[in-house]
Amino acid sequence: MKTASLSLFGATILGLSAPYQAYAADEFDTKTEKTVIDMMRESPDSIPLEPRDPNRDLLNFYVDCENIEGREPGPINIQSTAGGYAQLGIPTFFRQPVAVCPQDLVAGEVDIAIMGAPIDLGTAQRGTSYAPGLIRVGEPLAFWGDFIPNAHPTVGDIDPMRIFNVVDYGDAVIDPFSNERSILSVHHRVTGIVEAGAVPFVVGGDHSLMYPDVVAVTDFYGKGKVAVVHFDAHYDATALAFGHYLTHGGPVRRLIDEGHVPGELFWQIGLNSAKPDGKDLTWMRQNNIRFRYMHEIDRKGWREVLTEVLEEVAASGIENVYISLDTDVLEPAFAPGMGTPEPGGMTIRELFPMLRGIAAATNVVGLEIVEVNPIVDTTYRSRQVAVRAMREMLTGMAMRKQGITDPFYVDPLWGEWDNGAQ
Ligand SMILES: [Mn+2]
Repeated sequence: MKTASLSLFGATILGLSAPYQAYAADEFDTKTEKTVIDMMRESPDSIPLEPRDPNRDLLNFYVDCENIEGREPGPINIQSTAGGYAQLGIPTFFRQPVAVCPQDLVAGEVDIAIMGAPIDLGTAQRGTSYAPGLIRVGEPLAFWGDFIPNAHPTVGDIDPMRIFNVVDYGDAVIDPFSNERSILSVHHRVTGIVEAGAVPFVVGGDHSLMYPDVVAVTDFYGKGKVAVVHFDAHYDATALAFGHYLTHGGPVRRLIDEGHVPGELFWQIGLNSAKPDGKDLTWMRQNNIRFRYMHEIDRKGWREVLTEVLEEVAASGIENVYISLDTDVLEPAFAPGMGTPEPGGMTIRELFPMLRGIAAATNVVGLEIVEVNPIVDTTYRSRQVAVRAMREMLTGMAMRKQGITDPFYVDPLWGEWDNGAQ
């Protein structure tokens, strides 16, 4: 096969090429022996794919990382200025440098690789595939680069972008016509991050991503060796949907049924929807899923719920934690651009400190933010909230790196005015 480079505009991308092959309609004979409809009668669950199409393999679309020519491996700063306000610069996650290949992650000693996974065929409400791109431009007020340091309004001068090596690891290649065909590609991309020694932070996309994301992490750390703290209005453990094992409503079921994460290592916070029903809840209790409905958070308050969850995680003996944030856990008044919004959800002032506290108090080995659907929000606030939620989790991880593991930590200087801090 001819190796074509991604040189549509006369420039290869960062000196690398992808083995995909471009061709025009008249270059490919697509006549089949049997008609497609006959093939579907024989195999009604799938529309057949052309076996001779070299571009059937999504992995061919990743740039070739085996033969890096023209540059040393490592993160690449693609900005033309040293820093600025958020509206300045080429959109990357938090304006961080770009990494293309696992070799870049290793060479750059990258701590956290943020990657997009723009899939939305796992949900009946399309649009979450636009979140990675729009989250990259979703933070209107923070500063980046060396321009002005960012402080956090509670924990003070802790800026995760200065404490960690954080990169934008681009997007997973997806087939926009098939969720089934995209999952392995996402798993491949996340696996590359984990094996390079970095923490993956996946920006979805819909929640079916949780399956390839978490499996990539448990493949590395071992089945039953990672606890999942899962913020969601929904329990996401539906057995099947029209025969589909994997939709945005079912990744938890797959992870538990297949033993990647046993039910007793699942903490679900913020449930608030018409499902689960009584039978589902019976199944959840039988599987020891630790769930917290919104009514429990209302009664106890977020501080007590967070304390309980952290005590339970510690008692499990599992050190490694994966955070799955489905932003529909939030009350849609704060973030209406969601895959499946549920009125009556959590407030931002409950969610943010819980995210930060969990990330500070546990060893986070993977994160995801899913179900943001910015194109159904006529304002920018859904993605603004999403970016801030990401920042809270990264801030918690940075606190821990600085030796601060108290989930309720307040920097004395940022504390109440009469607390004696000078
Ligand atoms: Mn979900």
